[in-house]
Amino acid sequence: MPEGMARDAEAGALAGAVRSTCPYCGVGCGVVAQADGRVVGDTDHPANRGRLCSKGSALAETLKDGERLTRPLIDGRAADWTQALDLVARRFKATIAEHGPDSVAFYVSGQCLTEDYYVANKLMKGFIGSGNIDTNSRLCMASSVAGHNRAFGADVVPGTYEDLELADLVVLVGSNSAWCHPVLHQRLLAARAKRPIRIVAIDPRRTATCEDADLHLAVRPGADVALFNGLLAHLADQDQLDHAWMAAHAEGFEAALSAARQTAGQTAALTGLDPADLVRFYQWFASTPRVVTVYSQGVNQSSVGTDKVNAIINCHLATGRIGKPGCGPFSITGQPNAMGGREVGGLANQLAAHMRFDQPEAIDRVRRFWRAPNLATKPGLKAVEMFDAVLDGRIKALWIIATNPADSLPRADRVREALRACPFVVVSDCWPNDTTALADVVLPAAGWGERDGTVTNSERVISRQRPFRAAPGEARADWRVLAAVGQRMGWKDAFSWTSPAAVFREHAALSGFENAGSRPFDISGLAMLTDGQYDALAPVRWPVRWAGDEGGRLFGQGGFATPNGRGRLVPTPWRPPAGRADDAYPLVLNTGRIRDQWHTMTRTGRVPRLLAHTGEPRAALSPTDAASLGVADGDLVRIESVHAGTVVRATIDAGQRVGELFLPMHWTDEFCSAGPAGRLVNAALDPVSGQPELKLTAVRAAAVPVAWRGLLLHRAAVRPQGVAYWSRMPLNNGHAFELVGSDALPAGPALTRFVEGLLHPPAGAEWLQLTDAGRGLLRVAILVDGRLEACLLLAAGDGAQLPPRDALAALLGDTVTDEARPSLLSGRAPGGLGAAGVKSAGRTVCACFSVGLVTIREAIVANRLTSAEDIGACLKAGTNCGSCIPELKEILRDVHASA
Ligand SMILES: Nc1nc2c(c(=O)[nH]1)N[C@H]1C(S)=C(S)[C@@H](COP(=O)(O)OP(=O)(O)OC[C@H]3O[C@@H](n4cnc5c(=O)[nH]c(N)nc54)[C@H](O)[C@@H]3O)O[C@H]1N2
Ligand SMILES: Nc1nc2c(c(=O)[nH]1)N[C@H]1C(S)=C(S)[C@@H](COP(=O)(O)OP(=O)(O)OC[C@H]3O[C@@H](n4cnc5c(=O)[nH]c(N)nc54)[C@H](O)[C@@H]3O)O[C@H]1N2
Ligand code: SF4
Ligand SMILES: [Mo]
Repeated sequence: MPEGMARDAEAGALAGAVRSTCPYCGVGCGVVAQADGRVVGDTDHPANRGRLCSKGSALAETLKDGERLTRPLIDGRAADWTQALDLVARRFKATIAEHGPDSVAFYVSGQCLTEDYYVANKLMKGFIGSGNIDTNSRLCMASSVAGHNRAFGADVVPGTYEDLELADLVVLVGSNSAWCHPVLHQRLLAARAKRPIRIVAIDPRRTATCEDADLHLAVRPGADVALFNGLLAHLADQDQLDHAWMAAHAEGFEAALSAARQTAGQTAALTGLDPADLVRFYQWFASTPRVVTVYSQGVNQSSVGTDKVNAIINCHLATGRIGKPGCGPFSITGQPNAMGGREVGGLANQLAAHMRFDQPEAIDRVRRFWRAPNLATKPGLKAVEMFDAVLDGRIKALWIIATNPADSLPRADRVREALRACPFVVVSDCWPNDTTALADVVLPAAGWGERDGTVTNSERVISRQRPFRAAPGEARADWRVLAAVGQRMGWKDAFSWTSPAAVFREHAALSGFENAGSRPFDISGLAMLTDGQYDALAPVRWPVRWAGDEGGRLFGQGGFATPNGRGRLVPTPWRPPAGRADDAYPLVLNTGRIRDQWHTMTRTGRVPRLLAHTGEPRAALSPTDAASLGVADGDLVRIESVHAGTVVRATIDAGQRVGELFLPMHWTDEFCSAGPAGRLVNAALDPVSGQPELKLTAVRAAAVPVAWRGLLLHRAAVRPQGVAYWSRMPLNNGHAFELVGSDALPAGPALTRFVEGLLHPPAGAEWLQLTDAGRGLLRVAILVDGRLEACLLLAAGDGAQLPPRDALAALLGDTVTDEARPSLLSGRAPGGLGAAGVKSAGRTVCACFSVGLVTIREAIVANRLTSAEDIGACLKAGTNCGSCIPELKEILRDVHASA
């Protein structure tokens, strides 16, 4: 049993069970890993009180060792840890000796634990002596960090989740919280069920979140600054400011207001919004003392992202609506430990423990605390620039930890080129992915359920991730690997911790070192935890300045971390975003998330039921654009930017603004021929934060002809060749592929080559094949030792002749009897094989209970259901995480309308 599994506190109540924290989003829900193998919500955790979303509910299903990285790899060959660690230390040392400390870099992640992050930052900034450590939080939270620093003097989220429940108006800006922060979203809806809370959603698309809103403002992409400048001007004109609070606690109002001045007509023109809707929103904001403005990637991932953040914060400072119950600007973080990374200084422009490079006394303080020989004295390169430096040879050794930049960075092809060009690339990950494929050294990491440490969520609550299973093979915790390399590079004492608790104590002590109230991030009250207390640590909100202290809301009574203690309103004059359509690229591409997938799918892409709701990366486009392109739902469309082109299937979505496409960020080359959306995406940077504009890229689109469609079922995760489009979904016993072809099916020997390219049949496999050129049908089954290895069904035209997949998929891997063979090619469920009578439940709507569309529609009719609650009572759908409730309502409307 790994250390930390036994908790002294509630050991009795939790016999055999381990409390931990969900590894996905920044809501930071508590989970309990039970002895029976289930992972359930922790009813004692303050973030979720037992609730989990679809992804959290499926965590137990991700704990399969099968495809994990289990041994270090050097040039693709298995090696032992000693060889790998020696090599990494030697190559980094040699590169530094020859080219200086800035010739090496670390690119880390908000999915690292605080302890991993602390060790990485100490090694790079304190001992190697370069600022070149940056994190994928650059793609995620950097604009919020910069906005917080400008307004508050420190990177602080002032409020708590409870504020959303206490507010009378919640404004969601660029946040699809129904899908991306589902448990927090459900908390808000539960509070609204008890008393009126108005919700305004500001998003160019009509998302699931907008379905829950009282007002949806479909803002023109990138125009949020104009929207909030208009609000500030409105508040001033209507005399709705809190002058007394500003006089005591803020500065910069006049300059901010003069930069925000614009006419109502200008606001409407810039934002593309109906003036009446704008006035409605402005009046609600002005007349509601308790307002929380929640914002996420629609704000941050923009070339004007930092100004968006400050335009929002300005309105809160001008009305004194901050740090009080039910009030405040609220940046919700994406990753489970985006906050922890910011706390340790994981961003290239932060030093450590919220101290910055522009404070000479801070540099000196950190140098003394670490006894650091070569402390970095200037910021390093930010993510996008870091990979530019790798490409042009300034960086010659790179270590990537817990992130997949070959897919998730903008201009992904260029990032891959950089990785190929780099003399030495180390990647620490749990699974093989598009980045490990380009590494010289791959280090197998202990993952969630195995690793041991802390994370901080969006409301500053520090929680433990605890191990409850052994890491597969030789996988190791990242902090241990980093510390081992630090020691091998010659810094024995500085990297000599023997437990995560010891790392955490040092981090906590640094936060309090010569602090004396000058830095809000102070957890020195946790610096004396014993190993046992660390193991038993209950969720605690910072600041924690002394043992037993616990942070609450900040800045309600001023006390900002600026030199004079005042919060700053920052002028945010209107500036159009960099990404915009032109004659050659007349559309714009927006990218983001879907409900049941997490990032580049290394974990969620292996769980069949999480691909049942959305199984492919479809491009959403408005009916108007679809008509002008001549594309029907499910057809192929080619999308091109100046950087790259891709072919995906289209979804026609009336919630898309005309001229705008949306593509999910999740699919990679492992899952789909289209590869990552990041290939197309523009790398325009916000000038203050360096965050790339992932939400806005000029593109053009064209219909791609469809000659045939197909279904491939395969035991192996092959990559089909010679098709216009494929995408793969995992099954319990193999994989299902959607295929679409643009060219007519070949004939003769070319047909065999074509089938081989799709199926990659193992040597010695037995083939069954049926071709009906007249009907445009091709069916192939492949058996290995009498078992069904793969099954291919193609049909010309719209694919109407393809059989339902569920019955056939059930046979994959099974022995096929002689009588059953013909049915493989007929595509009908064979009798006598146990699959007959498998009825399709339709596309999954509720992922928590695997309830399909057909089942729901039938139940509505049969039982005369009239509400989402009725459906829940009948089928359980929507009763766990609630994320599918907007869709249940839509289905109800549709069924009743067609009845
Ligand atoms: N299911 C799921 N949940 C996740 C994640 C996941 O991968 N899957 N990832 C986590 C992470 S790391 C993050 S950062 C969060 C992100 O959480 P969100 O920010 O909520 O997610 P996104 O889908 O990236 O973007 C949110 C919305 O911004 C809108 N948007 C685009 N441009 C603009 C604009 O100019 N103005 C405005 N107002 N809106 C705009 C998009 O249309 C989109 O609906 O989600 C976290 N939670
Ligand atoms: N086009 C587009 N691109 C985007 C975005 C977008 O909205 N649009 N959003 C951006 C945002 S907000 C984010 S946060 C990023 C996310 O992008 P990435 O960070 O690249 O996404 P992940 O797939 O979460 O990658 C995490 C990797 O860490 C591995 N891993 C998990 N746990 C551990 C561990 O304990 N140790 C180690 N060593 N490895 C581990 C996983 O297997 C996975 O390969 O994507 C960004 N890119
Ligand atoms: S909302 Fe879902 S993904 Fe986010 S922490 Fe909670 S259970 Fe995990
Ligand atoms: Mo993120």
